[in-house]
Amino acid sequence: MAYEHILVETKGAVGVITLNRPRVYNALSMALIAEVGQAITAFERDNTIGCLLIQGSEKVFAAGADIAEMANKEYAELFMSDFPNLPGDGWDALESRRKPMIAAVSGMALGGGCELAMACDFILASETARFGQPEIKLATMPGAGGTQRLTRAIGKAKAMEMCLTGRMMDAAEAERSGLVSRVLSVEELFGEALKTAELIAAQSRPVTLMIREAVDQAYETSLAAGLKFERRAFQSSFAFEDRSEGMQAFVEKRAANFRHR
Ligand code: CO8
Repeated sequence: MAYEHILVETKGAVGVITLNRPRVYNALSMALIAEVGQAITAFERDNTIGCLLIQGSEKVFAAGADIAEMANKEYAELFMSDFPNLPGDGWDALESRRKPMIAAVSGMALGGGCELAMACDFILASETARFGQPEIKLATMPGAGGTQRLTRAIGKAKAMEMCLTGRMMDAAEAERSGLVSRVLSVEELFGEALKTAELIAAQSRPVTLMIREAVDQAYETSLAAGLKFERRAFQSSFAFEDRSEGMQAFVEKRAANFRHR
């Protein structure tokens, strides 16, 4: 598969997607979104891949949807294609994937860029990372999860302020507020993100998928229903042969040899 707006690499069991439109701050054109969707779908189908990683450059993650491309769009067109989804691929591939996906953010992640990072399972940031939902300055609003995921991640007060004013949050504030899991130096970020993805890919895949589903339940349901979901999932992990291998290896003081990686 040839990609024009992203770089796609396989590094061991990690599928790496690098946004690559440096001239326009990695603006997320429809073609780029389609390519990200296609790359995710290909990695989902590839049994050798256990974790995905999406990143920009040291300078920028992504400055949002491509404003020049969006400027003349009409409502009917957006509605029919269900933008930012695109029939067959696009944003829904990101939302519906089952494999874990990390975002490594250095520089700005604005608008759709912030939403793309938040649609991943967690964000690792460099000290130069900045997050924002500046759509209001264009007289539009977040359209790919910004009002929902930002609010869940950092709470109503900060999310409301950011969406209503376009104020950006720096890496330190993002870490304090729970938007990112860790802040690293620019030099460390991409290496550490890859190492983290490799660590996840080395675990037993079925239980990795199950843990993702269970954590995501915390966003979707009541505490009682979430706890019940977790308990049933925990119990059913005992049906995996990797679970008995994992525990047996611990007891025998040796490395586990999981069948499903
Ligand atoms: N779209 C298109 N082109 C862009 C974008 C963008 N989002 N951001 C930057 N560029 C281009 C500029 O037009 C400029 O191009 P050129 O050299 O041809 O003039 C080049 O990148 C460099 O930009 P600047 O000269 O502006 O560089 P600065 O360092 O002065 O500023 C900023 C960098 C702060 C990133 C600034 O460019 C900016 O504010 N960009 C727009 C940010 C924004 O408003 N983002 C939200 C977009 S709307 C959105 O995301 C809606 C989400 C809905 C769902 C989306 C799903 C993908």
